[in-house]
Amino acid sequence: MGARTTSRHGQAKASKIEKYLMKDIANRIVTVGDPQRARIMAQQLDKILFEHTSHRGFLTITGMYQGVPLSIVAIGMGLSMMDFFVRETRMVVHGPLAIVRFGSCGSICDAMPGDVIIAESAFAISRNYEYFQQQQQGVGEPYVLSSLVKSDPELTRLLRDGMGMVGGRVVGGAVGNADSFYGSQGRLGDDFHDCNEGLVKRAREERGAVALEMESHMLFHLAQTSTGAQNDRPPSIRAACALLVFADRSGNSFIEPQVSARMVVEATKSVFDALVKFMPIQDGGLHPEPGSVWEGK
Ligand code: R1P
Ligand code: URA
Repeated sequence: MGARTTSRHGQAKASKIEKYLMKDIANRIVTVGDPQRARIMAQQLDKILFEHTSHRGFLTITGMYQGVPLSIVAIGMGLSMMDFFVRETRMVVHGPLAIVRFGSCGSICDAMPGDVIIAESAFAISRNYEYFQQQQQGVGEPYVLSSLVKSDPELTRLLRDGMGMVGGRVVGGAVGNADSFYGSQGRLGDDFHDCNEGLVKRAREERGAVALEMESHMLFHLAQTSTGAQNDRPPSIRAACALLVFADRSGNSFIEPQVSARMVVEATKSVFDALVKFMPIQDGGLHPEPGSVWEGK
């Protein structure tokens, strides 16, 4: 699994990187929701150099994969956790950042449990609190759909190519990033006035949505708005997202636990390889691609 650094030259470089990584997370990052998923993925690193669980529940595992530093960060659920993760990572890591979210979703297209969705773009689905205050007057819509933000095309292409090897269908499209697992994903129930009966249909018709989950738009939005080395430079963060279909929202079928466990194992190499191909190692991996067109901070 991947090349370990065995030459004297390689050893020297690795120890410099290792020293560096004891303080920081890497420039190539896989982010997941579930810490268990992070630990399964970490088994395919060639070497683990650093692990930290914060009291807020973030798990960071940093190691080497094919001689390249790579981090896996489990963030829990929801867009505010994605916001913490991206902003605080940007604060402490020098240089460009390549981030792949590897998560799960509910399919609202013909992709079935065990298939893979590639988020070519994402949009936010936000509960419109004013609507619920003013319900008697019926002001506005109960949910606001943002416009679409695209993923990084090159990183997405590499991710999609790799996912083709995993088994299951690979479906690309727009992903709805809801601010709740329940109301704003169109789940129906009697306990609250959610006014969400037509929401899934709306997401499909107005945004071409193929899946719903809870973090992708925030990741793409922060990548899009990240500043470069100078303000006139390209964004310093580039991001993509692959999602395992855990639920088919139309037929109400769910993935079997053993299938999801197997798919995580099989997809890990594709996710890691996409990051390594996208940002090949240069300068010992401490400052990837210095002086290249894509210059980070
Ligand atoms: C909901 O069960 C969680 O699963 C999805 C959603 O986005 C949400 O975080 O992603 P993860 O499997 O990455 O957590
Ligand atoms: N994650 C979500 O946010 N929704 C689903 O339906 C499945 C996974």
